[in-house]
Amino acid sequence: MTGNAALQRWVDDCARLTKPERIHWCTGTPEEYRDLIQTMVRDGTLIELNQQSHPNCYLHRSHPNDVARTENLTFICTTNKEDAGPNNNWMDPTEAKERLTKLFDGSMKGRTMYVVPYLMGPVGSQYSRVGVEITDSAYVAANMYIMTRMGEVALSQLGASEDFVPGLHSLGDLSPERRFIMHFPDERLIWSIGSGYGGNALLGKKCFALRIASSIARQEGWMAEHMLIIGLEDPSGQVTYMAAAFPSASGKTNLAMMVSSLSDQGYKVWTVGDDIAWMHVDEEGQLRAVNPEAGFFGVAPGTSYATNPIAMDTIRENTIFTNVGLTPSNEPWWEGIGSDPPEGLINWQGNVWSSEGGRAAHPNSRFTVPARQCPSISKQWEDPRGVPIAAIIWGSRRSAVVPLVMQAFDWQHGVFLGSGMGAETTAAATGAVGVVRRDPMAMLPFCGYNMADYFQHWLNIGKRLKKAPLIFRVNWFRKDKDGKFLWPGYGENIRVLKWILERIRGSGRAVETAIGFLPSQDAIDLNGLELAPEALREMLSVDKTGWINGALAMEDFYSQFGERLPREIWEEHKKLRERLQRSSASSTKA
Ligand code: SAT
Ligand code: MN
Repeated sequence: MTGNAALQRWVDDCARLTKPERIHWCTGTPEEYRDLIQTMVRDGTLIELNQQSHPNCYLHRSHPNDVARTENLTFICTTNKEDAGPNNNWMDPTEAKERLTKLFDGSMKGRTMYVVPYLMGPVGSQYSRVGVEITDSAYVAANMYIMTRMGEVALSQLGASEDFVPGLHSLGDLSPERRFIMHFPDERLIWSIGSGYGGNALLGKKCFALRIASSIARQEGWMAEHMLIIGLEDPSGQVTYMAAAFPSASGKTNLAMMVSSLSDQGYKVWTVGDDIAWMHVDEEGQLRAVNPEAGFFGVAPGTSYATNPIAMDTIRENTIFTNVGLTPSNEPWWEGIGSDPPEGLINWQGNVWSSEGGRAAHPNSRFTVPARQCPSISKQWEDPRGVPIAAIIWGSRRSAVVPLVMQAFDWQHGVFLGSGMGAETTAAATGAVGVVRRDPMAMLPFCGYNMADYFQHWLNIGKRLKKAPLIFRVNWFRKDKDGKFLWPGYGENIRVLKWILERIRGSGRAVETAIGFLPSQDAIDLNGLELAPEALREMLSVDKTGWINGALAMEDFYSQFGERLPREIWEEHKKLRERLQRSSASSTKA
């Protein structure tokens, strides 16, 4: 029960439709979380992990057909199809409601309906927003407790206001035939049925904080982006903040928690967020970012003391693991954890693992953990004003063509670079892995409206900025002809961040090329790193043919948007092609 009439009315309506056995209003206390966990341990939804080595840690195994986001079942339901754009699946809102009403009818029979009020963004921030998720999954409620500021804190921010984003979620029967993730941006409403997994079911994350929020942000003049936020501390102790967009499962959490290999020089990375940034232009024309989330929902495989020690220390306690392997001593295990698979290992589906039997952990297995227990969490991570952003970074997996790092000539060129970004697909969504697709600003699966309008919005924001952040493109994933990574990545990426910082300060050395400013051969600090000079040369060269082909692929992608695509994007595309044609051996100092 709540004193908020609009909220009460919506909850009553949902209960009438879904017919739960009981209704539980989540208050967000630690006791309530413990009860949720214990209920799930009793009914087998969670397995208690070794409480000596992993206090308050649990394992969840999802249905084997429900292990990743399902982009083909995710819809934007605007009245006009064109408003959703070619980048989204679209369904007429009336039809969507009719179809889903049938599926929701009685879907919670015999189950508990959890009402989960939550706050996205720091407490007391003018940038924070309230959502309320109704769900019949205790697992979802527990994950929302970690990932958001849940319960009373959200209700008190809401007060009597009707300004909350309602999200109705039911596991349904978990059948992919009856699975839909529906967004109604005109009403700021979410309906999701048939999946209990991550971005399909934790409605505060991709559904609200990106798809619905991006649409709200466009109307209100701010930005909801698929970006990590870090603070880079220099030897003098000054911290410079950067936001970086990478597609899902491309190392955002690793970059956000990086242990700098230049720590002896005094360079250190602080974590503000690992997945989503809400960014506003403040009164001074400065771009400021808050992390709307309160936890991390990170990819487990590949996480180890060698690759991400901060994450390993973060997930020692109070963590929910999903779809990882289980050792005989009840500890979580995954490929790339840094130890051999122990005798008697159980795979993510609950069967004894053998070396012929595939992977022990699902490639998209995850950990859910509170951000506040991350050793590198920034002192500013809950600053209600957000942090000032000095650089924006685009990144994705590209085994070829895209250099280690480059800088856009200006904001408009930077927006163009983001808009045409190619990315190899990962296991975070169902479908083929490793296929190059256009994933503008890493937002292709998350932009709640027509991406042509989204590019225009980016251009418009640029005009309001007094000192626009510099825009960069990075690629840690370039491979040599034998398929080996050319760049060591992880903590060594600090060397690239250091160059970015130098560029912000006007000191970093660069050459002007057809595609942007590239670091001069001696501009990246390689102190203490063994790297073949040819490798660096290859990573910092312009693959002219590759870029010409890339420009052709962009042309196909942009053409889908017809007249709606901003003229500035075509202008930049044309300029790129002309520069590539002109570029022979000549390059000038920047
Ligand atoms: O499943 S989530 O969308 O929450 C994670 C991701 O794909 O980035
Ligand atoms: Mn993500």
